[in-house]
Amino acid sequence: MNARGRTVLMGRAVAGAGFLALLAFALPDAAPAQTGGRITGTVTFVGTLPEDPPHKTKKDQEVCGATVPSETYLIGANKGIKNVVLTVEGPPAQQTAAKAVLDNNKCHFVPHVQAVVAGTEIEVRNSDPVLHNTHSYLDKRTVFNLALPLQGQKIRRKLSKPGIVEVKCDAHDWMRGWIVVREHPYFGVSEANGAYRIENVPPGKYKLTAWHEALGSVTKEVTVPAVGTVQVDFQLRKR
Ligand SMILES: [Cu+2]
Repeated sequence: MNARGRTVLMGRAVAGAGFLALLAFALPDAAPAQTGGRITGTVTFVGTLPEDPPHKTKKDQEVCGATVPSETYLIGANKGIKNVVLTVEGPPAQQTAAKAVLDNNKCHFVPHVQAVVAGTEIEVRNSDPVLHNTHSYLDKRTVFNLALPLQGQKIRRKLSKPGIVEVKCDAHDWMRGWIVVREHPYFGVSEANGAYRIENVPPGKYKLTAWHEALGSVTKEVTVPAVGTVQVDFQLRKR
């Protein structure tokens, strides 16, 4: 219940029975507090659809299969692009104690792309009965390098430094994943239809960047309202 509703309720209760008014006043607000605006939109692809053939596997085919689908260009019927990371540039940094998962599953990374706040602890898993060696890089420097010889194995690592972390597997050269580490929680990742949403952004003027692993980055200006939604759509094309 918002303050206005509470006042109305109180007014009615005072007209009827005084103790009801006190009761109504003591009730906590049911509606969640609005702490900022929302940015929504859609990321679509423009141009001729790029070829994106599956990767031919050269080993561990009993687990990986003969091919593993490429996940570089996940473009839907409406040309919506999945796995684009949208980030608000400028809000103050804040570390977190969040958790995330990166799974080696049927010889690809799940999820293929994810975005986390700096300070997040990521659990790297091996769901396959083969050796994976998950090796991640930030600006060509190793972030973590984990041998996972056993099915069911889990190793946790903290991601402290913001940036775009590329993940590879030293055992399977086709495996590729991305962990986008941001300074604050004001980001979103587009879904299969290209739609994204970023919640509770502090009101203000910002730059908003859309990043895709192969299509690069596009930046737009956005003014986020104190309450309500602003729509920002992006179009990405092959460079
Ligand atoms: Cu592997």
